[in-house]
Amino acid sequence: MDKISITICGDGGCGKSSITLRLVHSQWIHEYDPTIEDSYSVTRNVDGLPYFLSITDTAGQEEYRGLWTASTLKSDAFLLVYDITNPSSLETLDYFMDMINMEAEQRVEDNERLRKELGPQAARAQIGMPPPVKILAGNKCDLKDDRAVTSRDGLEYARKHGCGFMETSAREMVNIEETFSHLVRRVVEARRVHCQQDTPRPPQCTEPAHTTALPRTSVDATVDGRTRSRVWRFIKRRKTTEPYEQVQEQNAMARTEKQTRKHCLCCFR
Ligand SMILES: Nc1nc2c(ncn2[C@@H]2O[C@H](COP(=O)(O)OP(=O)(O)OP(=O)(O)O)[C@@H](O)[C@H]2O)c(=O)[nH]1
Ligand SMILES: [Mg+2]
Repeated sequence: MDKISITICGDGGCGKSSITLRLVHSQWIHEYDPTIEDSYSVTRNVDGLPYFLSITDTAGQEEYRGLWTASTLKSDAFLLVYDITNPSSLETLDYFMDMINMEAEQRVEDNERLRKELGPQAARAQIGMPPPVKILAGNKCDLKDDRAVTSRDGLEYARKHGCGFMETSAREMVNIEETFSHLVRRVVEARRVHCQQDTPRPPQCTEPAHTTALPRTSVDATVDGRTRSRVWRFIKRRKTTEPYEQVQEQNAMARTEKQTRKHCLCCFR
């Protein structure tokens, strides 16, 4: 069974433990008990395959925030949570994002060094780690009257930082399973792309082979090769000369608004 490590991070009180407990124990706890660090494991089937999820629920309170262990930073994926009723919880994510982006750069460097060290053998081995997957979750979306961060702002933030995006409610159990399934698919895809990078490509291959394996149901704000190629096809079809970024934004926003109208609980899939 494939193992996937996930770190959940974000400001104190945004609902990280509540999301985790919903997923792991189907449990809802109304009281707020700040976390220092807790670990959980759970198995889930995604697209017919079982995965062992090893989850680290981290501290959001400022005094404990820096206490991440090295293994926490080596996670396959990060779920970055904010509270839609508290705009500063979205700003707090900059701190975690910087840390994760530094880790991503470190992985690129480590992979490059390993590739050099292994020389020709590198072509036959899977080397190092793929970049960490990042998913942004706007939690407490059940508190509609207290909403202070719009879905559009959440999506914008996700897009800017190369994350997938969901709005969740641990209390009402909205998009909890979906968020983790989305995360698993993104990790599987990242591993696949990472493997392909280590394998010499056939000369006729001009477009990334992974474009067809896109999870059709997700709105990915990420600007990786996969999304790009989909948008480029869109541009070609419309025979438009609008810049790539502009078309991508229009495309994502149109879908977001359509989904928002359809489901008041804002599931961007
Ligand atoms: N209405 C509503 N309340 C929520 C939701 N998720 C969490 N809460 C409440 O928000 C408070 C904080 O939730 P926690 O899950 O403990 O927050 P946390 O992010 O783990 O906080 P730290 O461990 O300090 O980082 C609790 O009182 C929860 O009941 C949600 O989806 N909707
Ligand atoms: Mg907690």
